[in-house]
Amino acid sequence: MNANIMNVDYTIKIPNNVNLAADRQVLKALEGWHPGYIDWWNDMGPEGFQQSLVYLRTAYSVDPRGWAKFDYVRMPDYRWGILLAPQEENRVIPFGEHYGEPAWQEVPGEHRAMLRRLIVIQGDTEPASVEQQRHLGKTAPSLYDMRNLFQVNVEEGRHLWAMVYLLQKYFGRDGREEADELLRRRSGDADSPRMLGAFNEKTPDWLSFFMFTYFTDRDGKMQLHSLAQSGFDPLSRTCRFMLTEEAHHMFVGETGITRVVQRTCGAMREAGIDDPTDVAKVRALGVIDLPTIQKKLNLHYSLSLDLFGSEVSTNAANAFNAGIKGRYRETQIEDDHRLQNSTYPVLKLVEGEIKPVDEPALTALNMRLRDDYTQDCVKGMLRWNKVISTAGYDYRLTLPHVAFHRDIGEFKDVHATPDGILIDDATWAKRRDEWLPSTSDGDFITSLMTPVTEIGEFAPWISPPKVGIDNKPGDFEYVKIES
Ligand code: BYC
Repeated sequence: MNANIMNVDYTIKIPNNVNLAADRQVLKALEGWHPGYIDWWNDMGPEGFQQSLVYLRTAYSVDPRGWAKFDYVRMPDYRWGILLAPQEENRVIPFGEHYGEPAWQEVPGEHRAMLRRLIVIQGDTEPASVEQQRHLGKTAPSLYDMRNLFQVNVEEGRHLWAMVYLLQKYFGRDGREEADELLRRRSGDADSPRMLGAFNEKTPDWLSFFMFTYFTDRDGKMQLHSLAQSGFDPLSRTCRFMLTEEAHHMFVGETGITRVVQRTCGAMREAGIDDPTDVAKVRALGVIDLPTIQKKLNLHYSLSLDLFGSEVSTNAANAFNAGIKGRYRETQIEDDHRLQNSTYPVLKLVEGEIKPVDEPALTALNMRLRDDYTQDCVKGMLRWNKVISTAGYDYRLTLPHVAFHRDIGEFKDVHATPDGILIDDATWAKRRDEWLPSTSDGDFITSLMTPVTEIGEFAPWISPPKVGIDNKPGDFEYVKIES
């Protein structure tokens, strides 16, 4: 591995490990895009804290053993850069029709449009999430949480840079146009929304933020893993490095929910409450009851399932055949990596019943990735349930059935309960609020969202974390608000 590729050049305005200084045309295009990005960040980035000093990590190397440095930074001065994982020598395309051929260093002409579309969709989600989360700083339950929010936000910004670099370096004029469009669309905008459903939803409170970083960022993980397999090597290398950053985002979600559950269970125990479903009694303690946590979970999991597209998809089959988008951990799977003759079971509606049906494995790739995702989601749930059972409560958080509350794919036109029982429209309308957050649930959670900005203090609805960021002590000032 080349040491120069590991270390990041910070001598020019755009930090990078792709030798931008010698790539005049791309450098010029990126420098041209930069002011628009800063304008977007100032308009749509975290509201109210742009001048605060935030204890952030910045990537200085792409060596997985030690790549980040921590320091106080004002967010608009964050060094957003272009970072690719080191090139693997003699890498070959690991799947599809081009299986075993050398990976492409340039865009393969015949797959150009498909590749550009996937890069644009990936790019579009990154600024969308920043837009969705921009109000949350004002209600942060602690400086520690506020800092984590901002860390996630600046890194999503960097992920946008990562996709914009690919568009500008490899796609010429239409790449530059797409890069501009990425700054023009807005989450939730009626005329110019973000591309995928979940990225136009609101993130109204911190429980939603934790659910989003647990469930929706985890879709990001799965999609990035699939793109990291790509035969287009620059995309593969870009996604591999993004995954290093992504791990922290999911950590924020998983530990955030753990801490909420912990606080709720602790408060119930202290108050001598035996029935965790006695919502009014639990809420009177100023903590979020477990049934409401379950409803938020139902919402964010089902919205995130939609991000996998239809269970049966020719787009997915084409992207795989072309060598553009692989499977989760493709290189570790033992099969022919072409999938010409195999099948995969897909849950479908058959004569009014939900049944597994064998479909050609190639067209079932979205379903397969979604199944891998579900398995990955279960891990955190086990931890949350451990907290609940350790506190002595007989209550389980569970993932709802994949037919529940869907807008994309096989189940978009039916209603199902979280247990996967099909129900008619009237029953759904009557019972919806038992399963998804209602207006009054939202109002209750909002009522708890009062900011806590004293050093080392935490809002009463969430436990402090076990360890600090960068091993800092409990009284560390993660954000210097008045700077
Ligand atoms: N909303 O064959 P189909 C992340 C469209 S998250 C709206 O069913 P396909 C992050 C689809 O575009 C990861 N439209 O699905 C997380 C297509 O439209 P066209 C983001 C949707 O194409 C947190 C039509 O329906 N990365 O990184 O196989 C914070 C039929 O499509 C939706 C990626 O997604 C939807 N939910 O798969 C920050 C990776 N679903 O072309 C960041 C790149 C489908 O007919 N994207 N449609 O007009 C892809 O791989 C694929 O585009 C999808 C869809 C998996 C999204």
